[in-house]
Amino acid sequence: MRVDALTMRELQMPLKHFFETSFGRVTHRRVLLINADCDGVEGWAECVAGEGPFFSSEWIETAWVTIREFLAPALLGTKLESARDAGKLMARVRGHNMAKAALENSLWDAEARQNQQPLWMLLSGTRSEIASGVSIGIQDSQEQLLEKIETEVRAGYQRIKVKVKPGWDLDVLKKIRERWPQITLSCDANSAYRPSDLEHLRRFEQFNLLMIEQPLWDDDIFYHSKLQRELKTPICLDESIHNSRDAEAALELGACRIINIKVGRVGGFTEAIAVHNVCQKRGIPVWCGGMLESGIGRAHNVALSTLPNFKLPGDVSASKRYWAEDIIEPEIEVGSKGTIAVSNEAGLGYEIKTDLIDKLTVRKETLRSRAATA
Ligand code: OSB
Ligand code: MG
Repeated sequence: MRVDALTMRELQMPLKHFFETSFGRVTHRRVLLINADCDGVEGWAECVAGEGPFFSSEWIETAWVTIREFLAPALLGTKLESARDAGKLMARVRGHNMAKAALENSLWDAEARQNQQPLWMLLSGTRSEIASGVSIGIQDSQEQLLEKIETEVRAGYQRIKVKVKPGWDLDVLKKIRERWPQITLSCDANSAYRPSDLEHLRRFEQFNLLMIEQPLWDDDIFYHSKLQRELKTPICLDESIHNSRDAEAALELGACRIINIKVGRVGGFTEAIAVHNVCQKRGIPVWCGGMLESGIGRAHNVALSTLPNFKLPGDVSASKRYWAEDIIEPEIEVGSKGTIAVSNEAGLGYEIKTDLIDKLTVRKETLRSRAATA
């Protein structure tokens, strides 16, 4: 397929409720969408970079500029055998995985549409439904958190994950376990602790957590391996894993027993599949992480989660948890058993609400190959 044009758009989307992690609170998402035109067939994807350089050094402004100046020019006008090969063309640019993923994934969607095939099949997925969990942010009060958990447990979600940080951890987990001794529960620290917190982290063990996600520095593997040796609770790495080599290193060192795969963090579906395969070979289960995506990123996450080693419920939950109105139709829904049915429509599997997207768009720029413009 030939990459004829790439359109970037920024949408301003208010969250229904703020989302707070150990690194801060967001109330609105600045959603960066890519729309690719390949031989007259379009493909859509979302750049999951945040509003500031807090989850990772990438954020929406670096993604926008890096796509415009370097990544889109590397793709435009080229003829690709498959979207699988897009990463090689962008490899000269170091880092900027979320920007790269948005471009690559738009080509995967276009390729699936060209084949008139669901994206999940193109990715070699094997499931017709995926297991869904929720991630619940830090709240203004413990009562508010318990109320939110009550809602999600009733909705049928298969795993509840809560955000933790020093001062919002042991007491909160204790209250949750007192009220729900049996639920599958995990926590995510987003790098809020240090190796010197070992004795404090040992006290998490009493709560029978499925995992502790990313307790230490975002760029660390080694100290997580020391910590994992001291804890019975599995560590799950999120921020630390940028590619399949990181996954190999983490597993070789024993730094975690579970890996969270975010397609944006690893630079696109090709690398996400590589991380999945490394883990599968070593018997390490993975799950699909979320970045407060709109329906487009969410649909891509559903497709990725159909791969066989996605053995744990992901942070892929219903559209209505985040948005008053999502930009895809139908919206992503979760059944009473906590599963999402996978669409059999071509491409990412949902209608794109272009009118709503136009209404939410605050800036837009179309990039074409020099040859096409000349
Ligand atoms: O660490 O998993 C994370 C949201 C923004 C940034 C980082 C993370 C998260 C979540 C939300 O936990 C998951 C979701 O999209 O529901
Ligand atoms: Mg995380």
